[in-house]
Amino acid sequence: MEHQREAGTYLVTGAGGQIGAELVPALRERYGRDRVIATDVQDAAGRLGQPFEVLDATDDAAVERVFAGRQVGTVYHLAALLSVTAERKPQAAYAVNLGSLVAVLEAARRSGAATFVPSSIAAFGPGTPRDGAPQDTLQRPTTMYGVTKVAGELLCDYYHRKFGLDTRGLRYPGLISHVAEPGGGTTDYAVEMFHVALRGESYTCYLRPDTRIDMMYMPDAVRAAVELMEADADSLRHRNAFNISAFAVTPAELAEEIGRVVPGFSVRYEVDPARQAIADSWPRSVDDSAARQEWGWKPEYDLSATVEDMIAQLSARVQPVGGR
Ligand code: VAH
Repeated sequence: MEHQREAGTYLVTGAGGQIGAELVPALRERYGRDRVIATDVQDAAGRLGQPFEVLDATDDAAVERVFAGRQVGTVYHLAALLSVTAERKPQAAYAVNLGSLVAVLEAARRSGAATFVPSSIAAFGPGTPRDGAPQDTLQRPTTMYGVTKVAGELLCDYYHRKFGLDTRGLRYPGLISHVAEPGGGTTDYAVEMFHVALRGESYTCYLRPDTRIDMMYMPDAVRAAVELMEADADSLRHRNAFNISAFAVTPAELAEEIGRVVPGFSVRYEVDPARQAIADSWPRSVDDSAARQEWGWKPEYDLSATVEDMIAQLSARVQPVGGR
């Protein structure tokens, strides 16, 4: 399988989303553009560049065709509906998140492709220790997104044990990125704040100011996925999925840190009970010692480094309303 992965191509599903927008360029930089095929259910070729294919990851025949046609050696399966969308459309979220996962796992089983599937801190529920949630602990999420993430973790471990498939995953925290707008996530506020602040406007936050959630800057999240997939398989005691963390932050703390760089930035709070309930069901932080011990995980961006780079990157693109 190792040889197959080195010789094969890299397939990314859901590449047009928040993670894919930065993972695809990073993979092309590392392995060569022509070896990294970006796919998405919508045509994102303009944003992601070639090679690109439109692919509905829930269509198992189409997934099989792409795997066979492209000699896939490694797949990063990102296609999914996030927590807020999943609560609004739970049946669709089940169909997309798990239907696409089974289609990809089956194609990967037949081709021997190594398989990366992101999980989330949403895979934990109210019964999980809320601070420093352990790697191995109770997982009874109360959201459909969380249900699909736990089921996904169990399916990936099953395909490894039963079929010898090289499946690996990460329980991502909230992700902050300047490249792609997030969509449908409970943690989207952490990206929206930057755009609103740079437009010179005041932000209305839908979570309570003291809602603490683990977050990570996207460059760290992308590097973690690549480092995990390149790790020596013999060093992995866990596979699906590793807790990883960078910093835990509240909306009030994030607003204060942004305000240090964008003077006058202000936030008011209008709590959305539905999104607050999702956030309150998650741990406030996780213990990522297993990832550090088994494959050398170490974040490079803390809160202030994240804010500094986000502002630097976005300032060139986001102008105050009415010009400077
Ligand atoms: C969401 N960004 O908000 C995702 C993530 C931990 C949060 O899974 O749904």
